[in-house]
Amino acid sequence: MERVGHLARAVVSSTGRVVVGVVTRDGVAPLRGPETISELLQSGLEDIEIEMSRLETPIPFEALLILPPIDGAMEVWAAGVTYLASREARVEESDDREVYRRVYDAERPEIFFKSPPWRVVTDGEPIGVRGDSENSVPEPEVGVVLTAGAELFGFTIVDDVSSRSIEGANPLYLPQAKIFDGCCALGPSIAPRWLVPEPSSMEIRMTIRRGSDEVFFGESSTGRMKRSFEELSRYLFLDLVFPEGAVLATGTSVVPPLTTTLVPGDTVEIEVTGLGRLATAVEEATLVGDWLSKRRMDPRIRFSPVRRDEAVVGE
Ligand code: DO4
Ligand code: MG
Repeated sequence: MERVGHLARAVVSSTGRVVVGVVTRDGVAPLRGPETISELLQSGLEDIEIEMSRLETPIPFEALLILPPIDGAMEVWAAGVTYLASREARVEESDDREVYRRVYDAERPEIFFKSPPWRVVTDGEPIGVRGDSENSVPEPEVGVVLTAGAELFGFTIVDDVSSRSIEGANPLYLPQAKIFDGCCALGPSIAPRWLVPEPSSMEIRMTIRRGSDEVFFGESSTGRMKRSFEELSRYLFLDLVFPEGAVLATGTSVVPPLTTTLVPGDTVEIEVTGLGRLATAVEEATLVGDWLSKRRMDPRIRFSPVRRDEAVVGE
């Protein structure tokens, strides 16, 4: 299995116990030491590798629901315009073209806040589209997972779901274009760096489907990135502490044409070599938000929308 040796987070369906462990052929083997990813990321790389070898007996996959591999006081941040394809897409969607051209060439990269852990979704869960966005897209990216000491521990898939129309109207709307319910999906596990021999040539593929139609397919490689993972991570940690670690999405280079927008009912599948697969269904952001609020209380609650237009009023 492709993800053997990765770090994953899951909830035991029968008891509600949340475990953090290493993916094996049969299930997830909980760590004997740290009980959360944020606790593990407070250590240095050598100690993390030791903790990931001290394991309990695996819990079978059938007994578990996989959760997003992020918790505690971790944060998701994202870098932008790190690939030529992204720079060209922003120039196409915006009247304020110079800001994108300038940041692509500047020494300081664009970095923005994306999500706290509780808002993050993972494989098999929904992503959201804003009701006030005319053009919404998934952005498949490689995320670096950083320790509290700013060491690069590993990699995961990130979908930086975005509104191109809101950002295109004015770059100052960026937080609204980037942060809303269902805006951030992470892959189902974290590949430790010792399992990723060639981080600078990972293949990234994305397919958007509507019913049985493929409405978009695109692919790229981290080899096309203008900046290095280390450079982006260094900027993130400048005068900003992450006492329990962070995930930094490193930008997209797979951009659907402006004529393609996500609509509820679509599915998005992202694959990255060595990191696995992230498949999500598109829903209205408000429905995803209602579910995320409930899942904070019990991680076993699955997404099952009650659409507002289906609600029975005044019995
Ligand atoms: O400037 C907007 C953000 C671009 C972005 O998210 C990306 O390049 O991935
Ligand atoms: Mg992005």
